[in-house]
Amino acid sequence: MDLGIVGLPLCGKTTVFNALTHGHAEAGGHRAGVETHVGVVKVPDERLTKLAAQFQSKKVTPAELCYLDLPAMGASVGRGGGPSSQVLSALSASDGLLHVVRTFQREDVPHPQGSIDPHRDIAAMDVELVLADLSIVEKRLERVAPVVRSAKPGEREAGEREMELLRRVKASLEGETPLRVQGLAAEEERALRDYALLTLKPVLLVVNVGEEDASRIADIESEFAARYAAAGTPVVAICGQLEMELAQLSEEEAWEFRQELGLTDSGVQRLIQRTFDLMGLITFYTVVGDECRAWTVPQATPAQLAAGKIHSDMERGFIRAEAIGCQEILVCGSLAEARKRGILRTEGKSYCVQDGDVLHILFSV
Ligand SMILES: Nc1nc2c(ncn2[C@@H]2O[C@H](COP(=O)(O)OP(=O)(O)OP(=O)(O)O)[C@@H](O)[C@H]2O)c(=O)[nH]1
Ligand SMILES: [Mg+2]
Repeated sequence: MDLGIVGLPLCGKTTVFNALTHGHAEAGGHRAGVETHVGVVKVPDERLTKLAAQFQSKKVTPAELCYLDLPAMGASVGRGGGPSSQVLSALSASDGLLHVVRTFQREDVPHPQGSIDPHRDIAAMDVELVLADLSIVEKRLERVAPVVRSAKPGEREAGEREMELLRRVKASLEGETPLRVQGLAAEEERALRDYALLTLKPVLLVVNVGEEDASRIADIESEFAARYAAAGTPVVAICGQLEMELAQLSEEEAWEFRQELGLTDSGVQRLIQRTFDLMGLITFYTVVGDECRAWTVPQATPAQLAAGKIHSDMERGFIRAEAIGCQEILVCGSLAEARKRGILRTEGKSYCVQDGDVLHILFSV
């Protein structure tokens, strides 16, 4: 699962990326504006820790999310406007976007527009993404039109339907409406999937708050959430700079530091949790040999597909899954005991895996 971090210049993208990945990518401006940083984040997971302790697992493998820190987008970048093709292709390949917006004040980091105005910046960034999509849609229309004109009757209908959809999408983009709020039908979204349009991707707004506002972070988050609820955009507010510094400390030190600052939780953990919510992800677990492992899949994933996440052979030769909720197995102590008590469920290939399931896949190839 790849998440692209986007935003206007100097809004704190690299800082947020470092906070998430415990990384040391150079903040303070992308050199030459072309560097992309890729970081894999191991998802903190209390249930996995408890399961591993219960099963005395030697190897504990958390679920992972991949974040990409990209050069800034926006005409103010000074590269003739619009994102580079490198940024565009990285964004197209992303499953979702984190849109970082700046509210922190710092005189030594002047805002390219000369003032701090997050709502102006959010609108400007939305326009950038809309323009990128408009260019994709216009190119596609140019390519499809002559093919449809010269197609035989009977073969023409599908092309005409595609053109009608593209024209409608184009009109919406020209009105600066992101496609995710256009209310497209599921089959229309499916038809557009191959174009990897940016404004169809789920977006999480990440409000990057200054240290001086650390104790007001919950209120700031609520204010933004209320304002962007109508657009269906979820929001998370974090102190990027503080979280980056905290990510370099031990857990105990970070906890003490947070309390001194009036922060009631880890902004990074909240950000990761919101990424899960944004992408509609759930976690299931396997305990095999001495390894206890967490896996992420989209909600409503059938057991056979989930098994394929572990190994393609398991998907191909899927027979059935034994399943039990994480809390239940913690009470029982082992799969064998759960089986004895008759609470280990037997599920078929179309069973929708539930968040927190511990699965044992039976397969034959
Ligand atoms: N005080 C404060 N400074 C921040 C915060 N976030 C970022 N900065 C500073 O702002 C500057 C830019 O931060 P970056 O993380 O490099 O921003 P960016 O969006 O990656 O910048 P580009 O990649 O050049 O567009 C750096 O000097 C950071 O230290 C914050 O939450 N508080
Ligand atoms: Mg950067």
